[in-house]
Amino acid sequence: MMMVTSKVFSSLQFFTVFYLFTVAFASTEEATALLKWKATFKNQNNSFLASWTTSSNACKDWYGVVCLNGRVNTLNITNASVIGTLYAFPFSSLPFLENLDLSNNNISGTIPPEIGNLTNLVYLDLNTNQISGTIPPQIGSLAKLQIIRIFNNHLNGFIPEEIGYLRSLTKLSLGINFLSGSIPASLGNMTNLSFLFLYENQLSGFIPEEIGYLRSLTKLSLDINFLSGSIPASLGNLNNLSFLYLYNNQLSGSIPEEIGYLRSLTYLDLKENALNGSIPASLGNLNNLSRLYLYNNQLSGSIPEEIGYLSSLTNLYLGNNSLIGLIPASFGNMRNLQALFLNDNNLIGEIPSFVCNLTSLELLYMPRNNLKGKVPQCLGNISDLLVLSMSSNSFSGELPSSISNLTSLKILDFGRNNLEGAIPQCFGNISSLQVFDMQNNKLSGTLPTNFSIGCSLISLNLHGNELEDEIPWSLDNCKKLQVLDLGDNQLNDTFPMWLGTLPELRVLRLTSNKLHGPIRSSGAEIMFPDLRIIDLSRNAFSQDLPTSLFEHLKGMRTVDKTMEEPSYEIYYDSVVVVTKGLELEIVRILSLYTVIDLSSNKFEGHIPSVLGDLIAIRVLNVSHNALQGYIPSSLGSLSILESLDLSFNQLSGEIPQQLASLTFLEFLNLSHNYLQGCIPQGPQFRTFESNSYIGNDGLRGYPVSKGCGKDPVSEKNYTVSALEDQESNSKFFNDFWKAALMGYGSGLCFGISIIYFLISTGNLRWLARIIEELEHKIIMQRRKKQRGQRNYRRRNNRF
Ligand SMILES: *[C@@H]1O[C@H](CO)[C@@H](O)[C@H](O)[C@H]1NC(C)=O
Ligand SMILES: *[C@@H]1O[C@H](CO)[C@@H](O)[C@H](O)[C@H]1NC(C)=O
Ligand SMILES: *[C@@H]1O[C@H](CO)[C@@H](O)[C@H](O)[C@H]1NC(C)=O
Ligand SMILES: *[C@@H]1O[C@H](CO)[C@@H](O)[C@H](O)[C@H]1NC(C)=O
Ligand SMILES: *[C@@H]1O[C@H](CO)[C@@H](O)[C@H](O)[C@H]1NC(C)=O
Ligand SMILES: *[C@@H]1O[C@H](CO)[C@@H](O)[C@H](O)[C@H]1NC(C)=O
Ligand SMILES: *[C@@H]1O[C@H](CO)[C@@H](O)[C@H](O)[C@H]1NC(C)=O
Ligand SMILES: *[C@@H]1O[C@H](CO)[C@@H](O)[C@H](O)[C@H]1NC(C)=O
Ligand SMILES: *[C@@H]1O[C@H](CO)[C@@H](O)[C@H](O)[C@H]1NC(C)=O
Ligand SMILES: *[C@@H]1O[C@H](CO)[C@@H](O)[C@H](O)[C@H]1NC(C)=O
Ligand SMILES: *[C@@H]1O[C@H](CO)[C@@H](O)[C@H](O)[C@H]1NC(C)=O
Ligand SMILES: CC(=O)N[C@H]1CO[C@H](CO)[C@@H](O)[C@@H]1O
Repeated sequence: MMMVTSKVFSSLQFFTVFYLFTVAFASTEEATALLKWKATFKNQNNSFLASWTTSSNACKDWYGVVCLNGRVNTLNITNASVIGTLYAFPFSSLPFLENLDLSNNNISGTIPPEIGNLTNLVYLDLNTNQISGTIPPQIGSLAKLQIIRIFNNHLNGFIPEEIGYLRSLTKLSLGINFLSGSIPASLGNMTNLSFLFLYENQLSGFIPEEIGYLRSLTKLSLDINFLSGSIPASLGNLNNLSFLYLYNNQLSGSIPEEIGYLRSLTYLDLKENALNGSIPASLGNLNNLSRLYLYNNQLSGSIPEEIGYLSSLTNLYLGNNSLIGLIPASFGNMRNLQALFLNDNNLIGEIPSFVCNLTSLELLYMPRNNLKGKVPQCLGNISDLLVLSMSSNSFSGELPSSISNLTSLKILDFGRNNLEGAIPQCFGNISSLQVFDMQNNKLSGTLPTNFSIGCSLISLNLHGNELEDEIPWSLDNCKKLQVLDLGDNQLNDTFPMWLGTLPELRVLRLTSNKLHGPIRSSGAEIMFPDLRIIDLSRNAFSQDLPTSLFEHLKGMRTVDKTMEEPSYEIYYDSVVVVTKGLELEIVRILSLYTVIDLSSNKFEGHIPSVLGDLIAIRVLNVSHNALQGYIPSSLGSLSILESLDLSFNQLSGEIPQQLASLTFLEFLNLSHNYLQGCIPQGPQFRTFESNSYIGNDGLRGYPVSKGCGKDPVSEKNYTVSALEDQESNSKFFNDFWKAALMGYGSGLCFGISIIYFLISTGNLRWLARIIEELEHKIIMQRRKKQRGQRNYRRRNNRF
């Protein structure tokens, strides 16, 4: 008995001793190796790894180290401010390592092929570092690997075929890198794979049919690459797939009917490709689908009735395709629908009244279709509606007063339709409304007079209607108003000087009305402090030009290119769909641009020299008035002036020599005045032709005549200036598109027309150039921006 007990004891003791010895031994070797690696870090003072010392026990004391049976099993130093490389990482000294998490550090350089020595590795996470180079094929020998996360690095080159050997892999996440080449077909061997994320790389070629063998896939994200060809029908085998992201590639062909077999799908995102053909009716089977994004493709045919069976759908985006026909009646079933985007198609018919059954709807967006008929009263029942945009259709009849019951409504846009009748008074009471756009309809009667205190309006555009009477004083309650466009109506009033108290008003457009009388200052200390565009043209304003007004206008006194961004979070998403046209961008032009247009009125007297203080003006037009006296030389201070029109007045004297220094001037019209003397000569003036001066009998010199003593400036000087000019122009483009993109980002869609600029500046050439430039940059920038957003979303939600 004694003997036995003692034997048991001693073997236990022996085991303990052996065990302790093993611990001490293994740890020492592994610890030493890890310390060697740490010694290569750039930031030796890293406080996270302060516990990694020769005198401490790696298994017990080291930050991020977990041992099993005395061997390092897990090394997890995520987000530990490591700045270093993997070159000295002890791949050969950690044979029992199963979990390696070095994510969210600053590890650069390449992944050494020795990574293949970590034969027991199960979990490899290097995400969000600065790792570059190719993925070594040796990774294919890590037979136990289940999870690889190397997203958000700088990996490039092909994905090695060998990755396909990793039969145990469940998650492969290589998104946000620079991987190129095609997706290896060998991935089809990884039958346990549940997540495959290769988004935001530079992958090209076809999507291999073999992806369809990955029966365990639940999430497949290949978006934002350069993949081409059609979507393989084999994807229809992926019974467990719940997220399918293929957007922003170059996929063509039609959407395979087989996608409709994916009964587990909750997100289907195929937007921004070149898909054609019709939307397969089979998609109507996807009864778990909550988001369906097919916008920005070339889909044609009518919308299948079956789409309306998707009763779980919350977001349906079919915009920017070539869809025709009616909106199917079945849409009335989608009770969970929050966002319906059908914009930029060729849909016909009326707004079906069943739309009003969609009581969860927040965004109803159908601009630029061929919809007609009356706007249904029942829209007023969709009480959560935030955005109601139906612009550029052919709606007729009156605006239903029920809309004023929509107390959450932020954007109401029925611009460019054929609506008639009065604007219901109660519209002034929608206190949530930020954008109210009814431009280019046939609305008559008066404006609502009851804009209430706390009015949220930022943009009010009623341009191009038949509105009469006065500009309502209650607009004074809309302290956030930035854009007021009441142009091209029948308004009969005097100048609304009282609007000058609105602190953010940037654009005031009252052109083509029956406004009249002198423009007199109210004597207020601050007037129109942020105004950048004032267009009073084609009215009957009389007497002197408003000198006292010019003495204010603080916004035109400094050339300010920084633009604060209005935030329309809600509208944000929609904009991704919208911005094919330039409407949106134009808003930013409006803010960036600085214009005074007082043309075609009855102004008389002199041009006040104080105008020269408004140095941010780019367009000045006082033509077609009865102005007299000299052109003030102070106009030569308007150093960024691009367009100057003083034509059809009774101006006399000489053209001030100072104007010759306006190097940005691209358009000049001084015709039909009584100007005399020599035309100033300068590089920019060289470019104007004689029609800039006709109707002034007393003008001499280039280009009207010779004989002003001086020859025109030499060609050499002209060439140099032209180059400089080009340079400054491209700088302007830069600021210009930056600002435009801000508008894009914030999702503002005022819809103020570009045509205004075409007309008001009279200079189509440079504008066309800008727009071309802008369009290109917007496309590039959109991709970039979306990447950014997605990074953010993914980092926060999907991993
Ligand atoms: C570590 O050293 C760097 C300079 O090498 C210094 O900028 C940084 O503040 C230091 N960090 C800590 C935590 O001491
Ligand atoms: C590493 O640690 C972080 C938190 O400190 C944890 O979220 C992450 O899952 C760990 N990684 C592994 C592989 O255990
Ligand atoms: C990393 O740590 C910082 C604080 O040191 C924290 O703000 C940040 O959220 C962490 N990031 C991740 C991805 O855990
Ligand atoms: C990573 O570290 C390098 C070298 O210290 C440094 O230049 C770089 O800015 C760091 N990058 C990030 C994203 O922290
Ligand atoms: C695949 O997953 C199943 C279930 O988790 C598991 O039994 C099997 O071993 C895995 N296959 C491989 C090759 O790891
Ligand atoms: C693995 O993938 C390759 C390439 O698709 C294929 O040739 C091979 O037959 C596959 N192996 C197995 C076992 O499926
Ligand atoms: C699909 O999902 C079900 C339920 O989660 C699961 O039982 C099944 O094994 C999965 N199928 C595959 C092929 O992974
Ligand atoms: C709309 O709702 C009404 C009442 O809830 C119902 O009678 C009607 O059938 C619905 N229409 C459609 C198309 O779903
Ligand atoms: C607004 O809604 C109320 C009931 O919620 C209704 O009585 C009223 O008629 C509606 N107003 C309009 C203009 O439709
Ligand atoms: C403007 O209104 C006044 C009185 O309300 C009227 O006498 C005048 O004729 C109107 N002007 C125009 C141009 O219609
Ligand atoms: C170019 O113009 C400047 C003044 O603008 C003048 O001083 C210079 O002489 C001119 N050069 C030539 C080569 O004409
Ligand atoms: C022990 C061991 O497997 N060593 C290997 C580590 O990785 C390098 C590079 O792949 C190989 O050459 C070694 O054989």
